[in-house]
Amino acid sequence: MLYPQLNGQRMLTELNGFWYFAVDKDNNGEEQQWQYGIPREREIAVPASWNEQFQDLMYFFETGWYETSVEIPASYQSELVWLRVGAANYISKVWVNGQYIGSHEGAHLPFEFEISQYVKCGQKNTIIVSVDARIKSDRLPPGDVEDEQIIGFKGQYPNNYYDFFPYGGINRPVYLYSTAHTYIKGIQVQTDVREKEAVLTYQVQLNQAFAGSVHVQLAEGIADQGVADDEGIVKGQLTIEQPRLWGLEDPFLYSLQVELLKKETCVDSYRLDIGIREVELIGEQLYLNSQPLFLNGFGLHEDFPVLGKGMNHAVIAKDMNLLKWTGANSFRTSHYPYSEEFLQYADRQGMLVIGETPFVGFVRSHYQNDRIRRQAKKVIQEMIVRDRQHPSIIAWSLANEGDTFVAEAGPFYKELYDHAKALDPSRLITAVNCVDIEEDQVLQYFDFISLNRYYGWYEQAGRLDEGCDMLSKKLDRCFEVFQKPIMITEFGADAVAGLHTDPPEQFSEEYQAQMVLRQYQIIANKPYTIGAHIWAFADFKTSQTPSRVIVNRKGLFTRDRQPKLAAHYIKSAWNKHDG
Ligand code: GCB
Repeated sequence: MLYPQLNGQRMLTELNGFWYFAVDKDNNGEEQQWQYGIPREREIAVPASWNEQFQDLMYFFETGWYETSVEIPASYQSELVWLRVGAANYISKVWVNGQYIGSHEGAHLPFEFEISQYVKCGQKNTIIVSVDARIKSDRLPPGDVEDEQIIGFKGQYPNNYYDFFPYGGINRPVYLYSTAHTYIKGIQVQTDVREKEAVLTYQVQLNQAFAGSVHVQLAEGIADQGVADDEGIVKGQLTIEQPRLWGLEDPFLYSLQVELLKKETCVDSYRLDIGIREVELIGEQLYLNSQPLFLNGFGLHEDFPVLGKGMNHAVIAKDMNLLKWTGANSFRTSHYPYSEEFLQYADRQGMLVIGETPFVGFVRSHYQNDRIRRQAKKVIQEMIVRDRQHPSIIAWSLANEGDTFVAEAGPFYKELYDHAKALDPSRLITAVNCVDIEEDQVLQYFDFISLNRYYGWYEQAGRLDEGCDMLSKKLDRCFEVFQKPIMITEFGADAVAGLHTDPPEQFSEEYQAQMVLRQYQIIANKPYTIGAHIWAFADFKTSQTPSRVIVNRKGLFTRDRQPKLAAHYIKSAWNKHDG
C-alpha cells in the first residue's frame, strides 16, 4: 500500500487533531446506533493512544469510538476519494455518513477504503471509527494467555502477555486523499548491483487496465515507458551506470517518478524514494555494499509519555538523533512494525533496520490455532508489501521469543518463513529466540540466529563475571550447533536513573553500564557474530507487575530521553575512531 502523497495529480488532507471520543465499555456501541453519531463525551487527540490523555482511560481496554466531520473540497468530486488510517490498535470499523465502510484487524499496519460513493463533496461528512482494544489470546501480540510456560507475564495488569503497555486508539495519522479513477496501486522495485552499474527491475500495479502509457523515470536520461497488461501491470528495467549507492555515510535516495499518461495528459503520478544497496551474508559475515558490517544498536519501542504509541515527528527526530549520538548504525522494530514515518526517516538518515512482526511470546495453543496462522500470514503480507521498498530495512524478524521448544513451533515458523521469503526473496529473515538452543525447534529454518540473553540479570543475577562467562560459552555452543551467523538482539540490565552503587549492584547505573559494555565486547569479538543490540534504547511503559516500576528500566536513556551512564560508555565504544 502506497503512502499518501500530495502531488500534481493527487490531493491530500490530514484529518489529525481533535476528534470526539466515547467510551464503549460494554462493546455494544453499534447496538446503541453510535455509527450514526457517538455520544460527544470528550475530545481526544489523533494520532495518539487514548490511555495517557485522560486518567480514567489509562486502564481502558474495551472499544473506543472516534468521530470527526470534514468538509470535503468540491475539487474531489471527479476523483476517487480515499480514507486511510496509519494504524489503530486493534480491530477498527469505519462508517462514513452512517454507512458501514469496512474493518481492519491488527494494531500496527495501515488500512484504507475507497469511499467516493459515500461522501458528499463540497459538504460536511461525518467519519466514525470504532477501535476495539480488548486484550485477547488470539490477537497479535497475544494477551490473556492461559497456557504460558516461560515468559512469566501471567497475572500482570493489564493482562497482556508481553512486556510493553498495550496502548489503545488511533496511533498513527489519518488521511483523506484523492486519486484518478485509474490509479497507481503499488510499485515494486528490485535493484541488482553489478560491477559498474545497477539494474532496477520495476513492477507498477494499476487498479485496472489502462489505455495509455506508463512512464517511469529515475533521473535525467534514465527512463522507460510501457503499457499496462489486462491486469494493469507494467514491468520493465532501468540501468544505472555508476550508481550512487545508499549507505550509512551517504544515504542517497533516488526518486522514482511514475506517471500514467493519456495522450499528453498525466492522469496519475507517484514519487517513490528508493535506495540502491546490497546486503549479503558471506560465510559468517554481513556485508553492506561489499564492506563488512557489524550491527551496533538497540531494540526500541514506540513509546513516549502522554503520546503512548502515538506517532510523533519530534519523538522520531529525537530518537534518531540519539541513536546517531551513541554511534548506533541499526535498530530492531521490537516488537511490531513501526510507523511509515519512522522508516522513511531511517532511509534518509542512513540507519539500518530489522523489521519485526508483532508475534511475541507465542505458546503451543497459538501454533495449533488456524486463525492465528492465517492472521500471522496476513500481517507478514501487509508488512512486507508496505515496507519492502525501504533501503533501511535489511532483514525481517518473524518472532520475538515464545515457547519455541514445543514440537508444533517448528512447522509453524517454517510456514511463516516460506511465506515471507516468497514475498521478499531479497532480504534475510530471522526469528528471535529466548529458550535453550538445545531444545529450540525453530532457529534451524532461519537465515541467521537471533538471541535474547540476560546472563548477569535474570540469570546469574548480580554476578557480572559469571554472567559474562556464561554469555561467552553459550554463544560458542550456539554457533557449534547451528553453524550460522549469530546476532544478539537483546542483552541488558535495568537501571534506575540517578541510582548509584559501588560496587555495582543490580538497578544501579554502574551495574548497567559495566554489563552492557563488557557483554558488548564479548559479543563483538566472536568471529561468527553479526551484531549486538542492547535492550533497550529508552525506558518504556509496561503493565503493572512486581518486576517493573511503572516502566521497564533497561533503557540507556530514560523515558524522556536523558542519557544514563551506560549511554556514555557505549557512545565511547561505538565511536572509537573519535579517539
Ligand atoms: C525480553 C523481551 C522484551 C523484554 C525484555 C526484558 O526478552 O523480548 O520484550 O522487555 O526481555 O526487559 O525483560
